[in-house]
Amino acid sequence: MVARRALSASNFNHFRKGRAMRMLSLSTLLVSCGLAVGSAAEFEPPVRLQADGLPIRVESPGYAAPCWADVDGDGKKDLLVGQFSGGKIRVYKNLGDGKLAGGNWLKAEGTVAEVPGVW
Ligand SMILES: [Ca+2]
Repeated sequence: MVARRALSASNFNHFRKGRAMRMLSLSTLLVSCGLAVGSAAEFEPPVRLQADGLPIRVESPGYAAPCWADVDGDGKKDLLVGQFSGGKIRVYKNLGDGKLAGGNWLKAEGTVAEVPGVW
């Protein structure tokens, strides 16, 4: 009975320490989020990107996950736009001065690359 009581007290102290740590973690998270909201970044108004003089469009149903990466190694990040239904990726070469060339499918060893979908 004594051992059980001692074990219970130990568990209670462990519980209290764990609870205190959770409260500290939650408080830290809330303060961090508050600081993040309080110093929210400001963005420029959206612009429609064009490539070769035409607006860049994505195919239905969307999920294009656009991103920037220097695909050709010229030091300028090119725009990559995914195609959900076929798993292809269109690359718009960065020409500099805010201009993009018309898009071409990303190729691997001369063949259009595809990333298989999960659906
Ligand atoms: Ca590039």
